Amino acid sequence: MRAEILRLLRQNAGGYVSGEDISKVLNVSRTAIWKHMQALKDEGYEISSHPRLGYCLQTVPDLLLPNEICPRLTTDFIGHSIHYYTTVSSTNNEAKRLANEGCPEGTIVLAEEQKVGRGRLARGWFSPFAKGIWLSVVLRPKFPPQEAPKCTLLAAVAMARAVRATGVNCGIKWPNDILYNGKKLVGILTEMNAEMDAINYVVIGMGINVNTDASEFPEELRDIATSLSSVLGRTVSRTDLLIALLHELELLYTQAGEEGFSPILAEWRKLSATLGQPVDVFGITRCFSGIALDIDEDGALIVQTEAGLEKVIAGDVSVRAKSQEEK
Ligand code: BT5
Repeated sequence: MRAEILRLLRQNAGGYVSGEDISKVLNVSRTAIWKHMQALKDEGYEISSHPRLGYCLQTVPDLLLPNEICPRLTTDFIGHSIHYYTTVSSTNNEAKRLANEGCPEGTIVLAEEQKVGRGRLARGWFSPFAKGIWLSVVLRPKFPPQEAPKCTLLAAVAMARAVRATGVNCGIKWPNDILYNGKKLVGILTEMNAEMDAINYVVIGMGINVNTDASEFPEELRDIATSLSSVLGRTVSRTDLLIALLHELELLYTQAGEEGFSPILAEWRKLSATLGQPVDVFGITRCFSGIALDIDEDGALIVQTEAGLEKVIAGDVSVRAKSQEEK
């Protein structure tokens, strides 16, 4: 009902719509409309009312409100169910809870702020109020559990496309970062629940630093993190970016189901900031150095070391500045 009221107010942008007209079109009492207007004001919409003229939408809050997102979605299923929070512990935790309860594929969880935003391996993720997109998407892919890491690659390509459309020429660092000039703009955390031979669900968590000012990052992140607004020197609409991202994500996910992962891997390679670079690999059990050569069909990183080829399935990679000989 609130989305419908907003649609009517928007149709008359800058003008008034009478309570009587709204109540006729939506077939609800004027008291009910008054209550919805109060609720919208509580959400941060600025709506002026006039005893004779009715209601006029003045400003929309800078929040990722479902009422702002739903009417503009271009997807068939991703984002059609939105769970929106002002504050949450972690959108991934919430998405996993919903997925365990059987929520539909494509359900998304959004928060203005995360109190315990998570990276991989119990690391933290800085998620300040209304500055970024803190998003989790529930998918139920048909492919086998060992192929789940491909979801991270797919999400990274979708993210890179959406970020590049804002004008930021970002690259992907294996396995889960979107970087600009070596600084992290986006982190992706994919979590899975599966049986031996089938995936129950995958939750893709994405954190995008959109409008965080450089000075707002905690001291320890200042040299390694950046935001779209810092790069572009202007504020970026989080709603526009989110809608573009969900669109790209669904496009690639559908493509992966129909054609397999090859085209996505090919695009990942083109967008990669890791391939061809000298890297230090911090694996689960050991560390080594080499040149990042490629990613294989499963999304593992292939590194050329002095001892031969190494396949890295999980871990961290840092790109080293090239030494004189390597140059
Ligand atoms: C990641 O882990 O990069 C995955 C981050 C995923 C965050 C999203 S937000 C929505 C969803 N809900 C969650 O709770 N999480 C997901 P990793 O590669 O382990 O990197 C973590 C490291 O990045 C930290 O140890 C910090 O060094 C750094 N970091 C933390 N916050 C950051 C930020 N806002 N921007 C850039 N770097 C950050």
